[in-house]
Amino acid sequence: MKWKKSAFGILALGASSALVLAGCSADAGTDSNGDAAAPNEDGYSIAFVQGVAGDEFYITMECGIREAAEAAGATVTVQGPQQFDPTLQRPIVDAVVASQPDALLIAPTDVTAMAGPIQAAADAGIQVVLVDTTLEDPSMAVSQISSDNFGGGEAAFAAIEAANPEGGKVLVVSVNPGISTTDQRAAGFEAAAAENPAFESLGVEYSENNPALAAQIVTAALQANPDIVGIFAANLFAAEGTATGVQQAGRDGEVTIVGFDAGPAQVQQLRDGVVQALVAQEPASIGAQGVAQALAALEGEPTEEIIQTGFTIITADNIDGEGGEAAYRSSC
Ligand code: T6T
Repeated sequence: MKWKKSAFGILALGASSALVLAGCSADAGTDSNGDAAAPNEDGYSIAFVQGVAGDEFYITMECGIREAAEAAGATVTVQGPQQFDPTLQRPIVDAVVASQPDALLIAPTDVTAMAGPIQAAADAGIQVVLVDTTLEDPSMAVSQISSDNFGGGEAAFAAIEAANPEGGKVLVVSVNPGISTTDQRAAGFEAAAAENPAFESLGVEYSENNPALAAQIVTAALQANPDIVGIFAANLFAAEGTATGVQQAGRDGEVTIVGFDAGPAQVQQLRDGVVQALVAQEPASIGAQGVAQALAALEGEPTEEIIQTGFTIITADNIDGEGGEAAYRSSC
């Protein structure tokens, strides 16, 4: 099933998560010391700051960024904190600002805590594009590009509802409060659940981007509420841990699990029948469109304030076709 929300914006770089990409990790460019509005002889310099390093969602986004930048003759640096944590992301942004790239593509780890350092980047003349997550006040950014996160949460509930037509208790395992994407996913799920009186939501629990904590949350929840029929895990690490927790409780196949994202381990859990559906985003497209927006801003061309990308629901029925193509990469 392919859910496509309207995708506006400059698509000159023709990004697709299905593109075959080359040379993604070995050729990081150097930062420019030149004027922010004019490329130096190496082209424009783009810094990408991930929400967290080693996350296949951001790795796949990096692939899209590198491919688009290479096509445009721009150089790219990529960095991310070891945890999804604004206290760790902030010094990375400060160092990036000091290195004076032409553009910053960033996934802020908190809607308020990252506002200061990102504003400092904009104040230094760096063109800022928010990719994936956003801020409470994103006015310093030339563009914000992300999935339809609220709609993805609604779709996750629809999948649990379809598998459990008689209703029952449902739980959301999210990351941390204050992350725009996962908060919106949880809100979309809760709003959809509230519309069907056959379902009772047990609310949202936070797993701090830690699969082991997500597993603990889920085993405890299943002990307290053995009649839970479905769990929505709002990102890759919450989903990996949720599946582990359901397995540890010996309830796999009985409790419907719908996870956001589509990392390789998640896809395996789906193939193993532990997870019933995955909401795959289009991270390579988000990254490539981020590059297009940054370059447009640098060239003085119009930019799109908000770009929304689609998602694919992966199930056992489409994993060997369209679903499999939407899965994320662990390297470029
Ligand atoms: O779900 C993605 C991303 O969209 C979210 O903002 C944070 O978590 C992920 O990176 C997956 O781990």
